[in-house]
Amino acid sequence: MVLDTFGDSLKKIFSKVTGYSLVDKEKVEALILELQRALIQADVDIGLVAELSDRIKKAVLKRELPKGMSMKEVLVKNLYDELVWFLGEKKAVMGLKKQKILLIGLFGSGKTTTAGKLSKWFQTRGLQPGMVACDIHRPAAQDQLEQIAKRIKVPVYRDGKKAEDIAKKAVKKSKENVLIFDSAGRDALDKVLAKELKNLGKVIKPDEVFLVIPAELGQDAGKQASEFAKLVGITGIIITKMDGTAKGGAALAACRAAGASVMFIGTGEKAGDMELYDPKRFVGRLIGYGDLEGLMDKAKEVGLDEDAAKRILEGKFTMDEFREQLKSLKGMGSMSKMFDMLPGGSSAIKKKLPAGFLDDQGEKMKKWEHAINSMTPVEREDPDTINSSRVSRIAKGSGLKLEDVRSLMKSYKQIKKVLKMTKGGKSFKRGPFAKIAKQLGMGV
Ligand SMILES: Nc1nc2c(ncn2[C@@H]2O[C@H](COP(=O)(O)OP(=O)(O)OP(=O)(O)O)[C@@H](O)[C@H]2O)c(=O)[nH]1
Ligand SMILES: [Mg+2]
Repeated sequence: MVLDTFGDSLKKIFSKVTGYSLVDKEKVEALILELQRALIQADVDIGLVAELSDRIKKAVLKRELPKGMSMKEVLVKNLYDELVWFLGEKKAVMGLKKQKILLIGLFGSGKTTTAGKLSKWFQTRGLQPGMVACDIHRPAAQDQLEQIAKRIKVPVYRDGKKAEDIAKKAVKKSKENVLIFDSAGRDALDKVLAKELKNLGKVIKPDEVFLVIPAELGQDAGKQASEFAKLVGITGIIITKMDGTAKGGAALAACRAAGASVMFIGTGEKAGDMELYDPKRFVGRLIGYGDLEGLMDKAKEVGLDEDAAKRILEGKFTMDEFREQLKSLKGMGSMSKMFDMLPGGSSAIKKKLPAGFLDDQGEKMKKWEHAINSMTPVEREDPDTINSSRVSRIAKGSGLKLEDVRSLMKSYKQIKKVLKMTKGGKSFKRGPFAKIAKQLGMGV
């Protein structure tokens, strides 16, 4: 998933603690050293690493243990609490109201893509977004925005020659309740850009000014956030491209330290690949506790009701339901992202799936849908009845190769097995961290 190597180191640290029969000062110190190494490797600023280490040490090595908790439990709880604090502390809140949002940032940070993602985010929450193409510097910028807008069926305003004129006309003409303004990037924040953005701000009078920063900037994200805050004024940060780097944690920590609040994180190129930032959930996923709440939110976004989502996660589904899910999952982004939210994290689950299962989703899923369409109702209800002669009949009926149908059968069985094993987090409820998770209020 996002930040795989960083997450893997943190998972190792947490699972090490479960293995301890006794925790003493030496063990705590060794563990903190390990955490420091992981953080520095992930490009976290050294001063911040020292600060976090101190906080953990102070919290864990306090003289008195809270009632009913062992040192081990205190250690896990504090590691988790302090990581949440470190990566942002508070959950972002985005009002679902009439508003104007200006997106700013340097070249290629993801502003235009994010304008589309934000539109979709508001759209799935019942608002009517419109986008305003204020990037007049790059020749193809307005067309890029139009293309994105077409896919999600959102209007684009681009009348005018100067960015301010375009913005002014859009504010006057639009009837949508959320207006998202895309602006031009630069390779550095200089006086010219600052002045241009300020002028644009005067015309728009935005409710929110979000600075878009790519995660690969790591600790430098903090510097950029401070500079923009000082010269232009911002109300929040959107960190993009969390899917492509192990430095996202460093960027989040640096923004928190700079006093800027991260509102959204972008995890891919598609319009649905963005989520409101919640450090608790984020840390939960990083350390492999899963994010069932996030999963349910995603399911709702694609119109899956909670019961259906739960049944799927518990591995209880017929071929008919599997087909429905294949359709919905296309909307949920890749299945791989869904697995990131399950307890145990993605790597454990992915290892148990047939090779290549998560690649090339679109094509394969279309084939599988055809194959399921060629099954009889009895076969769909009880796929165990599908023997090899039925496999060849289904292949013929759907015009697919035998191996396509076999791969469907294998994947169906395998995914059912894997999901039954994780039971949508239920296995975790009984696992070694159950008590701690309850104390943490992690809702699994
Ligand atoms: N993997 C990944 N790619 C992203 C994400 N957000 C944006 N991108 C990609 O990053 C590239 C740049 O994105 P744009 O949205 O054009 O960036 P911009 O800030 O508008 O760029 P300029 O207008 O040139 O300043 C595009 O190829 C996007 O598809 C993300 O969250 N994950
Ligand atoms: Mg752009």
